[in-house]
Amino acid sequence: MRAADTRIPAAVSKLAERDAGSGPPGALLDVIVVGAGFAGVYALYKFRRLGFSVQAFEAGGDVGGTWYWNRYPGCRCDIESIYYSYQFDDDLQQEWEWTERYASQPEILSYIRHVADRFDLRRDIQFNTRVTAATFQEATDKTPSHWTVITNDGQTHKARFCVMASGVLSTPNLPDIPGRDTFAGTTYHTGQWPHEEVDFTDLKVAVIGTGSSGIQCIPLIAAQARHVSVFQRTPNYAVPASNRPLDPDELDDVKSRYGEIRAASKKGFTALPFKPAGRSALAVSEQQREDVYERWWGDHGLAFQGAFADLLFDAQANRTASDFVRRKIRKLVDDEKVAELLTPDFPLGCKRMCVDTDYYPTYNRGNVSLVDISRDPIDGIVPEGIRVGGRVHAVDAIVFATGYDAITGALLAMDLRGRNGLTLREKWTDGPRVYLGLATHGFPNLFMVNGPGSPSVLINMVTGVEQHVDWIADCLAHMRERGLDAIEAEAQDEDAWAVHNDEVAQRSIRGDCASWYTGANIPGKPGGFLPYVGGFPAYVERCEQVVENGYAGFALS
Ligand code: NA7
Repeated sequence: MRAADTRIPAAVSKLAERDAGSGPPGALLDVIVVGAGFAGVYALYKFRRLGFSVQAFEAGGDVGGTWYWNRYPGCRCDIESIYYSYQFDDDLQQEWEWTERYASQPEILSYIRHVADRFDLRRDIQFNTRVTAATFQEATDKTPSHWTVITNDGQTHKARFCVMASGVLSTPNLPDIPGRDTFAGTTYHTGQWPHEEVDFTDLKVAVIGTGSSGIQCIPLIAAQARHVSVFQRTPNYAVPASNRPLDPDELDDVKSRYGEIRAASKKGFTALPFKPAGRSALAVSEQQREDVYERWWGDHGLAFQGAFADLLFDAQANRTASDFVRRKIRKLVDDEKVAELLTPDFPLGCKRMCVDTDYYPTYNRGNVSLVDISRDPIDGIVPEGIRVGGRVHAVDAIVFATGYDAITGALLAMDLRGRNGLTLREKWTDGPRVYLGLATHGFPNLFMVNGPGSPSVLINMVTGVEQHVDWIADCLAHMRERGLDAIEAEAQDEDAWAVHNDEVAQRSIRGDCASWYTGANIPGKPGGFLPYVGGFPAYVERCEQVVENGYAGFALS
């Protein structure tokens, strides 16, 4: 990989002289960062840079978060690499050489490892360490307000602020299917893939789930295994990734205009620089619409759902795009019955759209079969395989591509206790309430990166992460300058934000589907649209207004 030769050790020592670092062990730190994925890595860099003492804890054995755990065949980002990368340091974005239009998981992992090395971040990250609990401690005469944080090695740590960078797709959903533990073969979850290579040669493999992970891994597993049985509960829309190697000249051109590209991206609804081909899919002729869809299908990947500005907001407009993809599926899949089963009946983009390489043609292979479990769910797992409608599908391995307890899962997996011992789980019984997706009332000095109510998964997440961390860092600097002890979201403001987000979600077709956006994939999870649907620019404007108005909606003391 070209990217491997680009480290600049000189930059490390230069930065290190200016760092605050984590200070002596056991000391009251300024900040504890939970997680070292894209969010945690940048948070550590940023807080240290501002002179705060900071320590990060990471459950994995290295940096990367989602990109550390997801190592399944075909795992790749569906946002183009030139956008899905940090912009906080121009030298970094100039020196890194992306090799493909859409970076593979190994390349993204190399990138984030490079960032950790380049800025000497590892010395303040404790790996293989999971935060299990955190409790808010009120200020006393002797100590300021702070959090005590417990890690799974039994250690207690203290910091004035806690920043949860624990990830939005980091808590795997392993369905509780009867007999799961009796299976005689090997089971895998796409989100917890082994580090060593998995060889499916000569094996009969079951893949459960046809979301993004299933759609990415099925073609590669099918190319290797003796037979693949795909267990599909709901078909999904997939548009071609049109991945290709990045030409060095093309990359140089991007680098020469990076400032401009990043500025344009920030104005984009999804923090990407794509402009719709038109305001409404209904305002152009059928032929013009078809031409646009054909062009965007051929080259735009995920941005296809933004080909017209109203596709995610107007059911009739959406139907034109949904029908276009449905026709494509019928053309790509030879067997009519299989094509029918693969064709979604809900609006495109309502569940998260997928981006694929060879997904639909994979069903034309002789060694792939589709098992429809939409009406007859899996009855159970037995030692030989998976039983549906009384029939056992004998397999040697099962791949669970069954997704995540998204957005709130990692936060609720920790025993977080705010003022008066209130637990986050109690507070969020009816669903999360988070002001701007950043902070929740009753939990002073605790911030979330990409929390519920932030644009998070609906935008380019790296740009979102940088915006969030910058906002939090500015806030901490503001408090330091004024000698303030605590910051807490006001209850009425977080309620108003939740109401606003519900209203925006109702205007979008996205609120209409049972999806992980609404928690519907996890039995018993309260409903409500989790990410902020109003777009990146509106969100940023709101965050900036809050600051301009003296942190309106927050109580500072
Ligand atoms: P997703 O998108 O949540 O997909 C999970 C898939 O697993 C989906 O097809 C589910 O069907 C299926 N599923 C979940 N539970 C079951 C059970 N119990 N039985 C059968 N099928 C089940 O997760 P991914 O990992 O693919 O993608 C997550 C995100 O990562 C993705 O959107 C990108 O942002 C990156 P369902 O649709 O619920 O009927």
